[in-house]
Amino acid sequence: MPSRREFLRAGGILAAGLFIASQASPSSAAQSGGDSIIEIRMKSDVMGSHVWFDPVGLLIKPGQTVRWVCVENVHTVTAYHPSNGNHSLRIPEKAAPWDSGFIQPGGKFEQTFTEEGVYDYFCLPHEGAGMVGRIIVGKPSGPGALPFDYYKGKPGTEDWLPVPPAAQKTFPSLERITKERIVRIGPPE
Ligand SMILES: [Cu+2]
Repeated sequence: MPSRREFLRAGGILAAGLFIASQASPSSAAQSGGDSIIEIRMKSDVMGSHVWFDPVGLLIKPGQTVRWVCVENVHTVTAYHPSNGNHSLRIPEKAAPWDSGFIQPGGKFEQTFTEEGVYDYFCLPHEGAGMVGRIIVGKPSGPGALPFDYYKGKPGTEDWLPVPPAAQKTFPSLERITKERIVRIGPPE
């Protein structure tokens, strides 16, 4: 039989574990493979010249929910989809597009992902500055797994906007996200 002290200690560890789960930092949630909500922070330096999603790349399971939290500046979470201002399609064909609208500091936006595949998204005011993110749900597949210009020459895509060069550079590779599960970028040195 465990002593009373050991018993209390085990309870303390359990309580600490529950606390971590409820706080759901991206690393603890994704690495434990749990189904808790995963948080992505929307960041900016003081001048607003550097803006980014943290983490920028995530691997999650079908059915998991991601919550974006605006920390600094004003941002959106907008799917690469023709219904969002003629952006090229870079989410699974069966998935519904989303656009959070502008989110102020302290504001949040949540999205639950059920379809497997790659989801590329951008921040409307900062896409040209390279503020984009990538989520892989299950295994990488769909339009988001294809090269950025995959649609060129296909009928009906004439109006689609190309992904800006700075944004193309920001997306972590599918291989890296699959391997690391969480990919972070910080402010420039
Ligand atoms: Cu932004």
